[in-house]
Amino acid sequence: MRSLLALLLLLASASLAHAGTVFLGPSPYLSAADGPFDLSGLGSTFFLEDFEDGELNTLGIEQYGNPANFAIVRPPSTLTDSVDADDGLLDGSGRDGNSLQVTLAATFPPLTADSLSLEFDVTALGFIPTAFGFVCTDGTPGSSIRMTVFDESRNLVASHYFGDPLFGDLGDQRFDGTTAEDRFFGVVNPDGFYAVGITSYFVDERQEAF
Ligand SMILES: [Ca+2]
Ligand SMILES: [Ca+2]
Ligand SMILES: [Ca+2]
Repeated sequence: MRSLLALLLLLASASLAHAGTVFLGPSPYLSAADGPFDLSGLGSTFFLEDFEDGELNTLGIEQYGNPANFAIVRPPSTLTDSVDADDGLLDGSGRDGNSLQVTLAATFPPLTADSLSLEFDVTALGFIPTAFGFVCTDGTPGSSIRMTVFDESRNLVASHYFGDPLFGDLGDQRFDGTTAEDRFFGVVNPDGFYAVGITSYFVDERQEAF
């Protein structure tokens, strides 16, 4: 079973003319230049976490929930699947970068789910995020991703499935750091949000064996 979901996180304050929640992607992503957000505010109104220092420590973002289920940063290895350009070479491989590995959080046989919960510290940021994105760099074939967005009281604001909820079309057969299938996913909401959830669903291979 494959339970790796590697991510690159982007957090932004965006001024948006349209109302409501809009989900973005999936779209190919090999470097930060491939994202849909304006990079000019990097370090002030836009923060990018690529895990290359070995930690999830970008200002204003942290995991919440049960620490036993927290994702960990995987250093360079044959199983690491970073965004391609993070290791300095656009060469079709993310093995020499760092990526976030999401741990198995729940099972709904025959589906299995990996989950990541992130909350934003609006005091540290100085603004309420209105745009957020991540890059999924690895997934089991036939997987799908559900993204959820929450307000200050953790009430659900919006949710969206990327790929079919039961028979998704994300992921591929390669689990060795290739980057051609890496995809960006995002959300924008002019009212802002305080937390997001990312859940990757895939068919449990143990169940398929029956
Ligand atoms: Ca590379
Ligand atoms: Ca990386
Ligand atoms: Ca990949």
